[in-house]
Formats: sequence, structure tokens, C-alpha cells
Amino acid sequence: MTTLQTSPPTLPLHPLIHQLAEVIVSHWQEYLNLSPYELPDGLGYVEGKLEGEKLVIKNRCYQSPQFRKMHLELARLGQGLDILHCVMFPNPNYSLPMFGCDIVAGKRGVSAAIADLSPTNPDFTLSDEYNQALSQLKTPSFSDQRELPEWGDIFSEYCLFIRPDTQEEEKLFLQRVGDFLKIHCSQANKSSIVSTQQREINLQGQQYYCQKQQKNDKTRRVLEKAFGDSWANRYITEVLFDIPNY
Ligand code: 18B
Repeated sequence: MTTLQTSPPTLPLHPLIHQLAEVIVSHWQEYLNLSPYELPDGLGYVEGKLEGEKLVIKNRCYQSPQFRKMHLELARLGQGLDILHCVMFPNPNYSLPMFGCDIVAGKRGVSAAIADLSPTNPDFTLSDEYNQALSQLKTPSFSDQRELPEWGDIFSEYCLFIRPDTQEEEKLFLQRVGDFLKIHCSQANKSSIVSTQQREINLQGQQYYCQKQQKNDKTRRVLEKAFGDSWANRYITEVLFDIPNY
């Protein structure tokens, strides 16, 4: 196995991935009070190559008072598979859902574009404030809606999981994620610190979310092929979906 940590080049990825990364970071910068978040052991930039194609991973990570960790990851496998991964982990002192999104683009275009604000409370509902704001958005219709996997019970009724068919649909997807982020950041800025009892409930909700995301075999397989089973497992459990226990 080779894992190198050198200075990151700009990855030439599918345009929708660059566009979404820009939407995400610009919302974070506009609405939140960001400071850097250090990933374990310099895992900011990683290259791996075990069987066949090289996997290059580039991470950006921040935190803010309301968010324990905001992680944006761009990855390229060989010449054929580009990935954007993003999760905003709330500070458990605030009762907030998890924002998550994933784009997977292959040689024939984007096969999966997913975005959600996922509940973290025991009855899997978003708060009235979120429901009200989200239900007021114009709901675009996409021609190819994909079915969520079995572990996908963590996602809300607003979850988008599509294969965008046209550039117009890609644009609608970007807009919708921008809408989610605007709602999320403004709700977060309005939210107040909860009791220690509620904090525990929030933590359990995040733990459940991460346990389910860790069951995504498609993510695991890509990482195992490039880095081996134990590295992949560590990356999934410590970087992508680390379960906070503080
Ligand atoms: N994910 N994705 O992030 N995944 O990380 N992803 C795939 O067309 C990676 C998240 C999600 O149908 C696929 O089928 C890798 C977050 C769902 O069984 C591949 C990384 C969310 C599916 C990858 C990564 C999320 C999915 C198959 C680390 C949501 C469908 C693509 C860089 C908030 C699963 C396809 C299914 C699919 C790979 C969701 C290859 C390596 C945050 C629901």
C-alpha cells in the first residue's frame, strides 16, 4: 500500500462536483463562523493504490460553534470515478439535523446525487421550524429518482436521491442543496444550547446516523480496493463517519 501525504493538487473533477463544492463552501463562509478542524494524522490529502487504479482524496474540514465538524471531501478513482462527500456534524449541545450529500460521477455522467437534512431525534422527525421552511421550497421533479438502500431509514422525507438526466436537472439539484444549506445555517444560528439530557439524545441520534452510513458497502468497496480493508475501516469510522462520544 502507498499512502502519501503531499501538497494537494487541484483535482480535475466532474463539473457538477466543483459546482457543488463551491455552493457548499460559499454557504459555510457566508453564514457560519468558521475555524479550521484538524483531521487525524494529516489525513487531509491521501493517495492510495492497491489493486489497479489510484484513489486520490482531498479533504477540507472546518468547525463552528454550532457544528462539531464540517467535512467536504473530493475524491478521484483512476480516470473514471469522481466523488464528492460532505457531512455537517452538529455540536450535540444544539438540536440540529445532519446535513449530508454525496455525488458519484462515472464516465457516463453522474450516477448518484444525494442530499438530505437527516433527523437525529428518536422519532426521526425534523423540528417544526425545519419542516415549515423545507415544505415552503418549490419541489422540483427529477426524471430518474433512485431508491434508497436498506440502511437508508436515516434519511428524511425531503431526501433527494437522483440520477440527474440533463444539465437543467443538475442545476436544480445545486439549487436545492443551496436551499437546504441556507435553511440549515440560519436555523443553526437561531438555535440555543440544550440540556445535558437532550444533548445525550442528540449524541445517540448522531451515533445511529453514523452506524447506518458505515453500512454503505459501495463506499467501503472503493476505499478497500485502494487502501486495504483495515485502512478503509479506519477511514470510514474515524474520518467519514466518526461517532462522537464526548
Ligand atoms: N457512494 N461515496 O462519500 N454517502 O457519504 N451514497 C455510492 O451510482 C463513495 C455519503 C449514498 O444504492 C456509490 O450507485 C466514496 C453521504 C447513498 O446502495 C459509490 C466516498 C451520503 C448511496 C459511493 C463517498 C451518502 C451512495 C454508488 C468517500 C448521504 C446509494 C454510486 C469519498 C447523505 C447506495 C451509484 C446504494 C452511493 C462511493 C449516500 C461508488 C468512496 C454523506 C444513499
